[in-house]
Amino acid sequence: MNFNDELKARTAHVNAVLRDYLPQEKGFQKTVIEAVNYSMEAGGKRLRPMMMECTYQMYGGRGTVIGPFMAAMEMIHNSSLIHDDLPALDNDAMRRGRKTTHKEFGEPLAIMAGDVLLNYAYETAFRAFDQVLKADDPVSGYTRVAEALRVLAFKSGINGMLGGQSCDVEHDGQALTENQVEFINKTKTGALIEGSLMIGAILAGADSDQVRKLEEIGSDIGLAFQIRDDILDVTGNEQETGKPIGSDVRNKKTTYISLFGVQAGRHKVEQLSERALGTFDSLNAEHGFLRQLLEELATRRK
Ligand code: GRG
Repeated sequence: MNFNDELKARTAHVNAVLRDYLPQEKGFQKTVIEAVNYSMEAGGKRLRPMMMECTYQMYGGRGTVIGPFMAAMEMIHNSSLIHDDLPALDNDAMRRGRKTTHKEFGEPLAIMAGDVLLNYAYETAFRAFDQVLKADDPVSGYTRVAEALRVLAFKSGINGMLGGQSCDVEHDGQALTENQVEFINKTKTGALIEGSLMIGAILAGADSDQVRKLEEIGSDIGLAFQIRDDILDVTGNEQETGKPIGSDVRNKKTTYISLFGVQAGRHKVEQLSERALGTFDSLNAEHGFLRQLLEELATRRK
């Protein structure tokens, strides 16, 4: 199968896994659940769960324990997008080619939907314990799930996505140094990518050295991914990205591109991507699709 066909098949598979874990729209709280599912079902590239499943397979993982973590990671990512689009933050009206959650459901419910989704992510990830109980070796299964939960929480929290985003919004409209911009990019965007690559490997039983290398790859790819996002915010096409161009200028954001320009940004993305692929090749495991996916992200158009 060529790369594009495999990408399509894997995206469809991730969507099917996610559907199994979405909350049911019922009860007095039905509307907020509809808002949650509106965001979760809006499409998106599904890169984080896809990468997670790839590292799981790369280290021989064959079970179903990965499913709750794939769903949880995409839920955390989506909760961050719902909040990121709010009027108090980026104030964006469109995402993934359709109205943002607050435009569709109103601001109070969108705030709640982001919170609900962040919490539901952990409710979902905990369901992995039910899966390992059925397995042959529940003790090592439990240990791996516990470690994966630790990574999920850490990479989402104050030392990861939430910490980076907090620093970002605090400095909106202010000049930042390259180090500050790099911290923000590595945490608000890189941390969930690091976590995704690590969790797949942890659940499959990879050793700590392999997991540490995957974290390094995630850090480089995450930084490159955010710089590419910032390039697309200047040079992208709204039809392809599904969101308005020029959000960073409108919000007076200091980005790698506002500091150094698009050309330097492209160069930096290439350097990071090459280093990540070098680290990938030093792992004693192979995954042709994941390697190509990491390579493609450097030139993505959406
Ligand atoms: C959830 C309580 C709570 C707070 C959220 C707003 C926030 C804190 C974090 C924002 C983090 C953020 C939006 C980082 C940008 C990451 C990024 C480049 C997102 C776009 O990712 P893609 O391109 O999107 O993978 P798709 O639509 O394909 O899923």
